[in-house]
Order: sequence, then C-alpha cells, then structure tokens
Amino acid sequence: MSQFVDEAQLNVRGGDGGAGAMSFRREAHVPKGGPDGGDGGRGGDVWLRANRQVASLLAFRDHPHRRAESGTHGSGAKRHGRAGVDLYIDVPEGTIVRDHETGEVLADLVAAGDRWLAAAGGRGGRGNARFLSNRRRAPHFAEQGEYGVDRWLRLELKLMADVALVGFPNAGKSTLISAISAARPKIADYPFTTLVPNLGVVRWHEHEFVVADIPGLIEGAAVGKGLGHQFLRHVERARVLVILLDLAAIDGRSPEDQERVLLGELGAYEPALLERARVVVGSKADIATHTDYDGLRISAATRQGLDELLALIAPRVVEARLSEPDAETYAVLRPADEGISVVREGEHAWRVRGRAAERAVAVSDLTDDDAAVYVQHRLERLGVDRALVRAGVIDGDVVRIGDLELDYREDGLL
Ligand SMILES: Nc1nc2c(ncn2[C@@H]2O[C@H](COP(=O)(O)OP(=O)(O)OP(=O)(O)O)[C@@H](O)[C@H]2O)c(=O)[nH]1
Ligand SMILES: [Mg+2]
Repeated sequence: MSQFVDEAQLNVRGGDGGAGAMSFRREAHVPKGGPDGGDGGRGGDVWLRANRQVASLLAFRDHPHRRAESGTHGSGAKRHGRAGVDLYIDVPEGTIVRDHETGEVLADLVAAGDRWLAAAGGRGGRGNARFLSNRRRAPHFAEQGEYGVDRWLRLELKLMADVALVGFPNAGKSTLISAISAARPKIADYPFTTLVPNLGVVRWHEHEFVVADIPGLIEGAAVGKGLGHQFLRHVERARVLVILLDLAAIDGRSPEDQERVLLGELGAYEPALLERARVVVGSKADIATHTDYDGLRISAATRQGLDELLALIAPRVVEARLSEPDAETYAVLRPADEGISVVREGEHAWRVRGRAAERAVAVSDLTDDDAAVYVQHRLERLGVDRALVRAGVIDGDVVRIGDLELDYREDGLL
C-alpha cells in the first residue's frame, strides 16, 4: 500500500533580519549629534497552510527549498528597515509534518485553513539609537540581523482519490491513468488485470488531483460478484466518477448497455453515487467498433480527447472540494524551543545553542568596549554562564555562540 502515501522533504528558511544601523545625527548647528541608527526589518516567516485544492506533495519534489524574504537594513535618521514578506506554502489537507531528523510529529494540518509556523524569520537588529543610555552617550555599535530559522521537514500525506475510473474489466482504465499521470499499473488485454486500486496524481494547468484506477466492475458487483464491494468502497470516497465505456469491447457490448449496467451497479450499491459528479467517455476511440457513439471519445493510445477529458474533470473536482463542509480543525503545534543548551564540541570547546544567545552576540562590533559590556550582560541575564558552569566548562575553554568564538574566564565570558 506504499503508493498510497506520498512523501516529500522540504527545506524551509525564514528570512533574515536586517541589520541595525550605526549612525550619528549630523546637523550644522549641533556639534555632536546623538546616535540615530534605525533598526533592521524582521525577516518574513514561513508558514505551511492546508489547502484542499492541493492534492499531493509532488510540488516539493520540484522545489524542495522555500525561503521567505529577508528584512532590509536600518539606516540613519532612525529609519527602520522594511520587514520581509511572509511566505505561505500550500499543502494538501491531511499533511503530517515531521522533524526530518527525529521524525517527531510537529504539525498535522487536517483541514483547509489550518496553518503552522514552519520557520520564523529573524528579528531585525537594533540600531545604535537604541543603545543610548546615561552611561553610554555615544554607542558605536548596532545589532546584526538575526538569521531566519533554517530547517528540514518531512511531509507525509495519505493520498485520497478525487476521481475514480469506473468501467468494465479491460475497458482501458489502467492505460488511461498511465497516460495522464506518472502511475505505471499493469496493463494487459484480459479482464481483471487490476486487482487492487492504483493511484496517480494528475497535474493539469494549475490543477492537481488524484485519480484512482480500480478493478473492473461487472454485472452483479453490488452483490459481491467479481471484485465486488472491495473496490466500490474506493468509488464511494471519490469526488468525481469517470465512467469509461469500451468502444471496442471484445464481447461487442454497446456503450449504452455498458453505461446502463455500470450505473445500475453503482446505484444498487449506494444510491448517492448516482448524485455524484460524473463524466462519461468512450475509450479506445482509435480502434472503436461502435463508431456511432456520440459522447466524448478518447484514446489513451493516441491521446485523442485526453485534454478535453481533463478539462471536464478538473472543474468538477474543484467544485466538489469547494462544496464540502470544512472539517473540525485542529493542528498540533509545537512552539520552537527558545531555551539555551550547551554541547561539548571538543575537550576544551563548547557550543551554546539557542536563538536568544545567538542573537545576543550578533552585534556589529564586539571590539567596542560598550558593545562587549552590553553582550556580557545579555548573556548573563539569559543564564548562559550558569548553563556553561553546569555543563562543566573550565577556565580557558573555548565557547562558541553563533559565529563567535569566546574564551571562558571565571569572571565572565569575553
Ligand atoms: N488501441 C487501444 N488499446 C487500448 C486503449 N486503452 C487500453 N487499450 C488496451 O486494452 C487492454 C486493456 O487495457 P487496461 O488498461 O489493462 O484495461 P483495464 O480497464 O485496466 O482492465 P482491468 O484492470 O482488467 O479492469 C490492453 O491491451 C490495452 O493495451 C486505447 O486507447 N487504444
Ligand atoms: Mg486495470
């Protein structure tokens, strides 16, 4: 049953925050202007959003990397940078999102409109105007923008058929699905070749839908003949039925007769199936013996009529999806961990992880004394020193935070 589960890997990246500006006011009559560097804009967030009109995860195979826009830098005269635009990525209803490495379920986007923050954008850096204080009259540093979150996700989706192909055995259902999707079911010139349903994803213009090629239906199927109930169950869940009438049936059965029997079986199994949107076509037009059939004729072999067929199916799928009531929505949301962690990277080397700590060291000029004191206080307040001590750091060890490498002294970092 593995073909019924669609999987994809997705790399999402929030936009980076813009850098804060380091600038001082210049005015003719003011000899020494104050700091006026504006803040950087925040980076855009990446969201996943369930959308019923998306049927599969195929789009992520073509484009696995998705990134939101970055914020722009701040500038003088307290001008702030512009925020990056958030990116919304549409996924099918029922998509389960897992952490790529641990496999942990992060979100379950059940119903249309459910959304989940997949990668937060970075905060914009603060401009030097923000660091003005009584002690610090001329701050010569500003914050850099924070990087957006960058992570790999694994998406999983249990495929549900939008469209079911219904027809007598040997009518050409499997040949049709292989002509309109990437599915490659077994095809042979004898009845009952297909024993279990095959699913294929059809992409046609901006549409995407899942088609089920199911075993052939025969007279008496509703009472269990042939493969009977097994596949009628699959038909039951499809939004649109495509009735395939064999125009070159070996037994010479006319298309009208086939249609009568097929609809009779569907109705006998479940009357509501006759209310379902349906498209009726004649198959094998290239070798038709019933040349007087006046409905749409297609040939999976020559591709005659396939575009017209998809043009009939697509809007019916869209309409059926739109008319369905929304399911109860709930999404599992795991807020990103903002804590501080310390991991050993060598005998005398450590790495501090955590966005807040990484943010604290991201200032434009750490050789500036004011900046160093500011960072020192931030790290203390965040509990980084305590976490290091608990981890077993000793005097002289190297401590890495973000892009920065510091020496640990018992009287503090830096
Ligand atoms: N010439 C021609 N032959 C076709 C066409 N479509 C299907 N066939 C042939 O018809 C036979 C049956 O095709 P399948 O696609 O296996 O039919 P099916 O409806 O899936 O049959 P079951 O799985 O047994 O229900 C095969 O020999 C196909 O090659 C067509 O458009 N033109
Ligand atoms: Mg088949």
